[in-house]
Amino acid sequence: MHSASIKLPYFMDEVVSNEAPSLITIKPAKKPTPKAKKPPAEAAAATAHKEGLFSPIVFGAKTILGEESLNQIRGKVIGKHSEVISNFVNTYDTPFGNAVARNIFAIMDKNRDGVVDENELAMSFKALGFTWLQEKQVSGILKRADKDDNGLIDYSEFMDELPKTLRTNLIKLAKKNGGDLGFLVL
Ligand SMILES: [Ca+2]
Ligand SMILES: [Ca+2]
Repeated sequence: MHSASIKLPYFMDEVVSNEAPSLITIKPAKKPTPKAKKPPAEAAAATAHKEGLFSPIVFGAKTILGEESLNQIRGKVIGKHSEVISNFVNTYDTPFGNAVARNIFAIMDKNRDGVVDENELAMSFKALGFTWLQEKQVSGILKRADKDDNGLIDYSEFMDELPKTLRTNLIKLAKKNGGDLGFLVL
């Protein structure tokens, strides 16, 4: 029977091969190689990394903000590194802006008790050069931020309210100092 079945093939082959194709076609069904679609994902990641554009700026901001003195920030606002602040102004609601705001909070909290009181707030605004903010306005800002009404701005209250305030006043500061606004995207 074996020999017979071996001989038959010649004829059967065609039958088999007629059926086989469909099987074969299914088998090889080469896994769709959508690997070509990975690059886009990587490209997107690369694009995200491009915000590493900010990396040097973050570094710069850290350097500046680490300097303990808000006077220096003011100097930089007006000076060469205004782009650091303009980036904060434009990105205050992004991780970058938040990182800057966190540093600002740490600097404002002079006695390091984890909250900013009205005096610390007033001194900070003064140091930043927000000379137009009178006592009344400072306490208004504090009240607006002080959601739990304890007279102090804690970190989360600060992050909810102060970046906006800083943004507004930094823009005002920039305008005041020569309309050097090319770098501000409003
Ligand atoms: Ca404090
Ligand atoms: Ca509070």
